Amino acid sequence: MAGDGPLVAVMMGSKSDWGVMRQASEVLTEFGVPHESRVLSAHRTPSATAEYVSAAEGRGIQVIVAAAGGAAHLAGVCAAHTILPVLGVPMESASLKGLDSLLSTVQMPAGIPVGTLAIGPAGARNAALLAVAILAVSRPELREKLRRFRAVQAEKVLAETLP
Ligand code: RP5
Repeated sequence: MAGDGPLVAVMMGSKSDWGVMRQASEVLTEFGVPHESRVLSAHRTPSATAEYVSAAEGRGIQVIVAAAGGAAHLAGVCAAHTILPVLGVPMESASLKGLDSLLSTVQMPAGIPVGTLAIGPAGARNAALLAVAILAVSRPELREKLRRFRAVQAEKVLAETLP
């Protein structure tokens, strides 16, 4: 995939989300998946968000990861503007520990789906892994990398020792 344009867009509502969402970017880099990361907000930059997502398919992007905290519902807004798969990552929030983010991301009314991952870092990493799995459907080399990733992960668990 070297030399290709971005296949995955990692979006987040605020730069304050980057500390967590950089983990999604790191996973995609580990798998060699071309991607780009952008701060775009459903409520602070609504027009720019709609324009970016509407143009994504035409630019060759195949999966969108959208992270937001509070009631910002970025992933749902993105999904409204594209038929690309949208993976939502609820950010942990100060007041409600991310329960607000989770509900505003996961509880989409029927018709416009958002695949919602766990709150915080686990969700960020899993969104990237799920994006890789989606891309792997038509890319045997990515399927092989995913198999190797799982095998290495299992080996690490089996090698654990306890005091
Ligand atoms: C959301 O509001 C962002 O996704 C972020 O998680 C949350 C707080 O944003 P900041 O006030 O830190 O910019 O839009």
